[in-house]
Amino acid sequence: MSRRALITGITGQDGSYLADLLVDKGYEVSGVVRRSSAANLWRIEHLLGRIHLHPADLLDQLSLIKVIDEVRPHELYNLAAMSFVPASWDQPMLTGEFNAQGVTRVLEAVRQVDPAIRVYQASSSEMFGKVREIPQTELTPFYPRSPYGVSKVFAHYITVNYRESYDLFAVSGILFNHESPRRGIEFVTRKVTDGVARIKLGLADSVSLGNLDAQRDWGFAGDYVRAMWLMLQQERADDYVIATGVSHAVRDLVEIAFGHAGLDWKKHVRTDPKLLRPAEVDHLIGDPSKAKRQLEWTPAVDFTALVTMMVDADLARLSTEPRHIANASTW
Ligand code: NAP
Ligand code: F7E
Repeated sequence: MSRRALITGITGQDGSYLADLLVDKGYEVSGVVRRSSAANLWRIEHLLGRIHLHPADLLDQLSLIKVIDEVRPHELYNLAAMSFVPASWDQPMLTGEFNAQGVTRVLEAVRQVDPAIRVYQASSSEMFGKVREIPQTELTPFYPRSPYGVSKVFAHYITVNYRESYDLFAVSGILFNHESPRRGIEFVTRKVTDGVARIKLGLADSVSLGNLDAQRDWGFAGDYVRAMWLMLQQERADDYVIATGVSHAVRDLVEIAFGHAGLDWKKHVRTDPKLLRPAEVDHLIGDPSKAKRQLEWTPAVDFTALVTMMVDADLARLSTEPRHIANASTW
């Protein structure tokens, strides 16, 4: 009998890569989708017919209980969230409802339907914010710098609390930034690689960015979903930092992406103060030694390979897609 997995956030970047991984491993994969007036299944289109989709929403407790009861998963991956940091200042309460109370709803639904279900919670390096030590480990204290970061700290600790209070097998992966050709267009990596492709193809002349000095530990989403799965295969539930251990500035990202397309970034990148954040996370760099040691996890794709993969994918997409589609990123 194949194992059953339920993924919330299956229409997102990570949900789609995780669904690929689990289908390949022979799982029966189900995903939660929320109602939308327009189809947003582009990241999982290639999987339709091989996965099951169920309507539910993190805001609606009964819908979560219903889907978990119907699917009866062995493993539940809670990836659904409002994941774009700047939007969390515009909608701090909704961010809390999705990312903080939404997680409580998922855990409570698991507890009520079947406490044997193993749960993965998508924690984030944004919890480290104004960092207390370098590099950041599982023991580094949190200092979030946005409503998003604050909501993820709540989610992290409610997961720990359900593990300790009810003996749920509930783990948190503290994942540092991870990207791919399926990344949302408003995040800086994809905004840059999409911008490079547009400029190269003569569809645009420039791209506007905010803080070029911010540094992140960027990895490839395909590598990071493997770590999520590994966490749920362990004997004991625990939390892990997932990162490459190498950081780069946004400026490095820009240099590599434009350079790969044979362009001089200084001629095309504008800086716009409106894109600066009310409180910035200046420098994140993770220490993945625990994951390497206990999960035997190592990332396969380095930063340059990641950025060039994304530029190539955007060039290929924009060379074939209708060109009237405007750059969706106004952030
Ligand atoms: P993403 O591409 O923005 O996907 C988010 C997913 O959540 C989408 O499927 C979205 O559905 C769904 N969702 C949002 N609100 C929902 C609600 N109320 N009910 C049900 N579904 C809802 O994010 P991602 O990059 O894949 O990230 C996955 C998770 O990891 C998130 O929790 C994120 O905060 C966390 N995380 C991400 C990173 C990273 O670098 N990517 C790092 C650390 C942690 P729609 O398609 O309907 O919008
Ligand atoms: O910003 C700077 C910006 O929006 C990265 C989410 O997946 O990872 C992600 O959060 C950096 C920031 O990602 C622009 O100021 C400069 O310092 O790509 P981002 P993020 O905020 O780090 C964490 C781990 C998550 O958990 C989140 O869900 O880039 N930056 N100029 C810019 N950022 C954007 N978006 N747009 C710019 O024009």
